Order: sequence, then structure tokens, then C-alpha cells
Amino acid sequence: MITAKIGISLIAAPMHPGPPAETLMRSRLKLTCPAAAALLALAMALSGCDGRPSPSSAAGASASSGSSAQASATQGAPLQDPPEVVSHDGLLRTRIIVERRKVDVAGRRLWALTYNDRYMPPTLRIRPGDRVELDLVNRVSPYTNLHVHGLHVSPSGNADNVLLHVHAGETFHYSYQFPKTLKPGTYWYHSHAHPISAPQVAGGMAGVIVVDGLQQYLPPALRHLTEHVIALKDFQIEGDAVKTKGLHIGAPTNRTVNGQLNPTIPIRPGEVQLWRLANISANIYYKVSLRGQRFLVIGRDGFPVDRTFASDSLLLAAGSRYDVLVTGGQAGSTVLETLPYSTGPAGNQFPQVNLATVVSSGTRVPPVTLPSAFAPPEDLSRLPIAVRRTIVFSENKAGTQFYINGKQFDPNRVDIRSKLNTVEEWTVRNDSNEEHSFHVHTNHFQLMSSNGPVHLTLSRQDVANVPAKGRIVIRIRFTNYTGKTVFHCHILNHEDQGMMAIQQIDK
Ligand SMILES: [Cu+2]
Repeated sequence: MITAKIGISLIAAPMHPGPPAETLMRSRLKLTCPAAAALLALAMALSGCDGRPSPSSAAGASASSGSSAQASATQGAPLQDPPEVVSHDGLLRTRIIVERRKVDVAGRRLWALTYNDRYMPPTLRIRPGDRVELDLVNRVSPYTNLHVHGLHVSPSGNADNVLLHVHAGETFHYSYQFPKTLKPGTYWYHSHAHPISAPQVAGGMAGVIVVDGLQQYLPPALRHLTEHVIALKDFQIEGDAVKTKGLHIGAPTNRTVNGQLNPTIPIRPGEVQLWRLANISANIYYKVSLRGQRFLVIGRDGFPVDRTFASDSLLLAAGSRYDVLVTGGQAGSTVLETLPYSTGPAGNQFPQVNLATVVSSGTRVPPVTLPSAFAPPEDLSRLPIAVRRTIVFSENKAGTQFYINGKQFDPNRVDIRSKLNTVEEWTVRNDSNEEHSFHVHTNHFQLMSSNGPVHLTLSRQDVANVPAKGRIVIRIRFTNYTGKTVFHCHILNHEDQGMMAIQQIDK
């Protein structure tokens, strides 16, 4: 009961007219974060979250044996946005401690691989042009590292360098200087330690990054809207631990939103909210739908779209994000769900699962005209192409070894060399009988086609699904940063088993 009340106070913090939206939002966050954490701790203490198994956690044993077992003690609790660490005056200084700990995971006490003692770690909230100084303290063996997924920043040195390892017992200082041109939207951070990225991310090592500024493209009436992180994060259970070893992609799993099972999201009839849908799971896909309603897409993979578009459902291949506007329906409840989805004959069949319950109640909010034109268009399709390449994804018959252009990942080999400030066109061909989630570090790309024409938005993305036995064509421009970076399949089991390659960008 207390938890429910506090949950509501966390997500329904009212906005007041007055200061500019940006300032207001950041000051609200500044105030609510420490308070939220304290209230949460208090609520957990009062509600008896003392680490002993509760009667409902007996069901935990069956939780890995079917989607119906998603039921748990926490079901129906109000959605809690993760706590936030917010930059101030252009700087975010923070420390992330990586540790295997027994923590609350969707109402159960389970061993998990935690960032700062949480299964759902803090959201890092920054602005374009910010600097982030981050200490990664590793208490997990044998090693780990940190990737800031989707962010346009140097891949070298102690910035977004996924080729380095931070060994157990070490602290590594990451320093990121983000450009002023950084796109506002939703990103994420996670372990990129090869070949153990799937176990580490599945164990819990994944959180959200928000770059503020999407609101500048919204009509004034919406600049103070309520926003939620909807982090899609799943776990399988083995004994009293989140499973990390021998992960089977198609095995029954527990799909959480922000680490909660089927939380409740309150909204008022007619109210417009900004939801940051982020697939931060290690291996699985989501086809997200809000029953009876449509999403209005305003951003994809941290890149604001030039024209918004409405959709009944959105496919979130592993690693991808959508920023969407959602309008509260008539009083009553509806379901945020993931629809059944198959990644192909050699892939996986994911069942329908209810992710959250959206409850619309209270006074109706006057209608607002939603935007159609959004951010300034950025189009690569008319620029000269310096190089055309074909990138082939394939796998062995057993589906245990994965290849790019016939080779498995070798950190000491440069697979392709590109020139800074040029545009390339890549045809990514999938010779296997299952879909793969193509992801490039450092620079966003424009999707030109996917087995034929696509709904062309003049914006960019950093993940694209490649159809089984199909192909996509992308165009990509390399700007600002030289050095070694990578591209890979974001189904992390596949990446760990070889489906990654190195790109070197030279002046
Ligand atoms: Cu793959």
C-alpha cells in the first residue's frame, strides 16, 4: 500500500508553469532523485522487503518455466522510473560499482550482476556538449567494460572503447566529451566484454542513458509532459540467481519493465506522455503494442525523426529504442504487451506477454495537436558515396558459431578501413535462416531499404533488423572521431560467438 502511494508520487510529480521546460525538468529531477531513493528505501523497509523469501517467491521456481509464471508479488505496483544521475553545468561525475549481489529482482531476492547494487541501475541523464567522468569499479571476475550504446563519441582511449578490459579488482576511469551536436533521445549503457557480454547483460549489467532536448521539438503545450523510461529487461532464473550461464535465447523468460513485472502506468484521459521504449535485454526481441491505441514515434535509437509516424506496434530488435508519444484513452485500463514474434526457422519464437497495465483515470486533459513535422531532416541519400561494401552475416548449421564475412571476431584484426567525413553504402546480407540485429558503434546510419523499400524517415538509427535470408542497405557517414570501432549483431549470444568485426576510421 505504502509502496503504491510512493510509486505514484515518483511518477506523477506535477509540473508548474513558469521557468523554461528544460530548466524545470532538470530541477525537478534534481529534487526528486535523492528524495525518491530515500522514499523507496523507506517503502521497502515498511513493506517487509527484508531479503527473506516471501510466500509468492515460492512461485519463483516455476517462473522460468512459462510466461504464465510472470505473476509475482510486485505485479500491479506502480511503475517506478529508475533513479537518475543528472549532469550539472555540463558535467556528470559518477561512479558505477559492478558487483554480484543478492538484490530485489521483480519482488524476489536473487543473485544478480548489479551496477550500484541494483538490478535496474540508475538512468544517466545528460545534455549535448556535456562531459561525463565515470569510474567503473569492477568487483566481478574475470573482467568487464562499459559501452555507451548509440552515443556519438570517441571510440578510443578511455572513452567508448569496448576493446579494453577492466579486470576484477580494478577501477577504470572513463572520460567522455560529447559533441554539442549530440542527438537528444534514449540510449543505454552495458557491458561489452567479449565473449562474455551476454552473460553480463543478462545478469543485470544494463541501464538507460537519456540525452535531454527532445522537448524542444514538441508544441509548447507538451513541453512539460510526464515522461517514463520503459526499459525492457528480461531475466531467466537458476536456483536463487538470475541465470547467466548457458543462456538459451528461446527459453521462457521473465520480461520486466524497469525491473518490475507488469507494473501499472497511470495516465489521464487525453493526457500525452513521452515513453522511452528501450530493449536493453541481452538476446530477445520485443514487438510492443498498446492494445487499442497507437504509438506516435518521435525518435528512434536516440535520433529524433524528421516526421513523426503512428504505429500499432513497434519491433524492437535487440538493442533498439523508440521514443513515443502515448495518449491516455477513455477511463479504464489497457495492456502494454509484446506480441508473438518469430525470428525465423533457425531463430526463436517469442510468445505474447503482458508487460504493463495502463490505467487511465481522472479529469480529461484538453486535446493537443500532435506534431507531424519534427526535427530538421538529415538525409544521406543525395551525398556522394565513397565506398560500397557488402557485409555478410552467417552461422553454422548448429547455430552455435557466428560469422561476419566468413570470419569470427578477432580483436587484433582490422576488418574494414574507412575515411573520416566520407559516406559509405553497406549492403548487409543475411545468409542465415534467422534474423539478426545489426548494430554499428560511434556513427548512426540511415536505413535505405530492407528486402525492398522501407518507410524512409530522414533520420538515423544505430540498430536495424536484418531479415532471415534477406538484406538491408544502409548509408553511413563517419564524422568527428577516428580510431577503432566495431559493428556486430546485438543478439549478444551471437556477438559472443563471433558475430562482430572491427572498423578503423582514419583521417
Ligand atoms: Cu545475430
